[in-house]
Amino acid sequence: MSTISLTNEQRLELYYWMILTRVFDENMVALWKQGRGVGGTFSQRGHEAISVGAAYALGPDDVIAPMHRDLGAYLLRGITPQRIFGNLLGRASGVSGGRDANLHGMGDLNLNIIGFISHLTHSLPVSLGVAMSFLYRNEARVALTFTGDGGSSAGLFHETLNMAAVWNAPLVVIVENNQYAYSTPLNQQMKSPNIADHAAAYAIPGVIVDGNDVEAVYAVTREAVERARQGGGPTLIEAKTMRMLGHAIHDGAEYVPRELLAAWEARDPVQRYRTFLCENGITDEDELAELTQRAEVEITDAIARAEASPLPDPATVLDGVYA
Ligand SMILES: Cc1ncc(C[n+]2csc(CCOP(=O)(O)OP(=O)(O)O)c2C)c(N)n1
Ligand SMILES: [Mg+2]
Repeated sequence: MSTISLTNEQRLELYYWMILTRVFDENMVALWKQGRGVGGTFSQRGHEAISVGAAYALGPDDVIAPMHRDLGAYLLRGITPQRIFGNLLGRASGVSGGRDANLHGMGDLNLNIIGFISHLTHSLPVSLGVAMSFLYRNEARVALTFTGDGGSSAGLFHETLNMAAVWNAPLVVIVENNQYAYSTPLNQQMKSPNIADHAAAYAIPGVIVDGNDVEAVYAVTREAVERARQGGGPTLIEAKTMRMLGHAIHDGAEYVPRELLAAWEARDPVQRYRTFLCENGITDEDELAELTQRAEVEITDAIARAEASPLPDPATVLDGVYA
């Protein structure tokens, strides 16, 4: 664990966002298996420390563009579980009004969230545009976005980082290196084992962080955000983790070696933080059990309310269609 100073209250907040994300995820997977889900379901298991730790490092005026495994960031930034379940269940009350039954497209500009653009890496140039608008307006704000290890091999990743570096944009890019892009392991799509090394080509800082350590993710993101805010330009952060289930729920991921999963299971980000908090006397198992119980009640209630809410009115089908 890192040595940045967080109060014990903040640490319990971080834990709550992670356990809320985990409980949400487990219930989302269960719903899909029961045939109650509608669209695609991308498990977040293993990614909780990245989405929560990074989002926690931003100020309310900063803009975030999460990807499909950043549920924790959506929750932490204020999209309620009920609105997200409404989205997953195709309800009018969902973030996209029932149009995208997925964890995609869940933007809310009132909360400074740009929804995930499902074409991989397109959130990067959009976030760069946001960052440049801050520069032009002389606003001390930062844009933060995420992509995957697979996404980092796409052209837009390089084009965005190159321009962000030249323009000294207040942009933070986090690559969630979960070892696989669908069924393709990292070593079959790039020779370098460290994606952060790409940063050298753009002459910007490249940082590797343990993506299963929420305080470490918070610390490196916080540093990058403050550098960007003070005119220090972009940072590339590579958070190393493991995708613990298939690409989406229909994928059994039989191609992932069991021993690899077992090794990462022993470093589970939620369990690890739980142990850290108890061993350092920050809290005890009773309080953590209470927080878990609170998360379970919040999620169960959100699902019930979302399922009871209406589907979109067919008459609204053309709303938001511009061409
Ligand atoms: C331009 C484009 N090509 C292909 C896809 C289909 N697709 C969605 S996610 C994915 C793999 C992404 O892997 P990675 O970037 O490592 O993220 P992860 O899912 O592992 O978190 C692919 C091929 C897409 N959404 N967009
Ligand atoms: Mg990946």
